[in-house]
Amino acid sequence: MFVDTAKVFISAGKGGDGAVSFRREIYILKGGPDGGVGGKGGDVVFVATGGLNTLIDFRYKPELKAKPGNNGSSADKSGRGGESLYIKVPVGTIVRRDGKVIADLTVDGQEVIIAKGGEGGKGNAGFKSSVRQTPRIAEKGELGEVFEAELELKLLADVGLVGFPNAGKSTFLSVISNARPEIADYAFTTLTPNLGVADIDSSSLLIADIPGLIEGASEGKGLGDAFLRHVERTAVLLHMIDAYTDDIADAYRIIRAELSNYSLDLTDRPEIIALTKIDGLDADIVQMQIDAVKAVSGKTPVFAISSSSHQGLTEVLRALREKVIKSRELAELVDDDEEDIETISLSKTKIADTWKVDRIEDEEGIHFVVTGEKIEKFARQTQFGGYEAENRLRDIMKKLGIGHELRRRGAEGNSIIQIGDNTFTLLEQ
Ligand SMILES: Nc1nc2c(ncn2[C@@H]2O[C@H](COP(=O)(O)OP(=O)(O)OP(=O)(O)O)[C@@H](O)[C@H]2O)c(=O)[nH]1
Ligand SMILES: [Mg+2]
Repeated sequence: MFVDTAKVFISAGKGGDGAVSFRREIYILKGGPDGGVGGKGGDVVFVATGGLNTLIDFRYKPELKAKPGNNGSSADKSGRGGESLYIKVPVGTIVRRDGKVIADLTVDGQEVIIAKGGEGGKGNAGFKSSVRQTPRIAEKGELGEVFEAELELKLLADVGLVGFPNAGKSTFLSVISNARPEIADYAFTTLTPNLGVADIDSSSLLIADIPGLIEGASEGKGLGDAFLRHVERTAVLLHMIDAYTDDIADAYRIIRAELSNYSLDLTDRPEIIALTKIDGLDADIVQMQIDAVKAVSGKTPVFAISSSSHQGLTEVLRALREKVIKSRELAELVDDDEEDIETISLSKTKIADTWKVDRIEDEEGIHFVVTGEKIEKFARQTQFGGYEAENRLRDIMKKLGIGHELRRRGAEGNSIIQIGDNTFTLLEQ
C-alpha cells in the first residue's frame, strides 16, 4: 500500500522540575540553597531521508513521543536533558499543524524540530538573592509542545511522467534509470509512484513515474488524480503518448485538460512531449503523428522515442535536463524574493506578555480570572501550595501590572485569582 498522507500525534518531552535543596556540610550549620535546574525535555525532530517514498510507517506509529527531562537535584546537579526523538521522513514531506505549514522537508539530510521540548524549571539555587538567602522555591518544568501533525508527501523530482495508462511511462523509466518498476501490457500497471535516477551528460535527473491518467481522472475515474500531487513539485513534465494512438491530438488534449482540472499550475509547467513505441512504425507515420500533435501543442518540443530499441532516449533526456536547469534557475530567482515558510514553535514565537483580567460573579461569589501567554506560562511552572512559589507568581503579576489592575477591579487580599487551572489568593493568607 502506498500512503502519501498521515496524521500523527506528536509530543515533545516535558522539562524536568527544579529542585529545592540546601547544602549540608560538616561545620556549615546552615548551607545555602543548592537545588539544581531540571533538564530540558526532548524535541521531536524530523529528518528528511532519501530513498523513502511513502508515509506508511506513520499509520503504524500514530504517536511520536520524546523523553522528558530529569528533575534537578541537590548539590547543584542539573537534571539530564530528555532524549530527542529523531524520525525519518521521505524527502518532500510537508508538515502541517492546524492546517498551517510548519515544515517542508525538501533536502536529503535536512533536520527540522517539529515539536520543542519544555525548558527545565529553575532550582532553588537560582532563586537566591541578597534578600532571599534560603529560598524554598523551585520551578516546575515547562510542558513540551503537543499537537496532532498532518503529514503530506509530495515527492520532489526533476521530471514527472504523465500520460494515459499503457503509454510506456514505466518502461521508459526502467530503461533510462536504475528503477525497476512493474511493466505490463494492460492499463493501470503502476499503482504507486516510482522514482528513478537517470544519468545524462555527467549530471543526473530524478524522475517520477506515476499511475496513468484517463479522461475524468479529476472526477475520480480510473485511479483518479490523487497521484498528480507527486508531479506537482517537479520542474518539468514529460507527457508520453503512445504513437499508435488513433487521434493523437485528442489524446494530448484530454491529458492536458485533466492536468488543468487538477491545478492550473501544472498547465504552466514546462513540458516536453514524447511519442512512444516508434520501434515498429514507419518513419512517415511517425512524422504524421508528430505533425498531428504539434498542431495542438504549440511550441512544446516533441520527440519520438522507443524504449525497446533505445531510439531518441538521449535526445529527450538532454532536452529534459536543459529545461530542468532553466526552471531551477528561475525558481531560485523567485525564491530570493519570497520569505521562508513561516514556522511556529514555542522557541521562535516571542511570548506575548499581554494579559487580561476578568471579574467573574457567580453563585459562589466573586473571583478573578487572569489570562495571557506569559503569565500562564509562569503559572504552569509554579508549584502551587508552596507559599514562596506562589509569592513569586504574585511578584510577577505585580511586575506585569496585573496586581494593580486586580486592585482596580476590586480584588482584595483574600480574593480568589485563577490562572489556567490553578487558583490562589491575591495575598498570602
Ligand atoms: N514496442 C514497444 N513497446 C513498448 C515500449 N514501451 C513500452 N512498451 C509496452 O507497452 C506496454 C505498457 O508499458 P508500461 O511501461 O507498463 O506503460 P505505463 O505507461 O507505465 O502504464 P500504466 O502504469 O498502466 O500507466 C508494455 O507492454 C510495454 O512492453 C516501446 O518502446 N516499444
Ligand atoms: Mg506504469
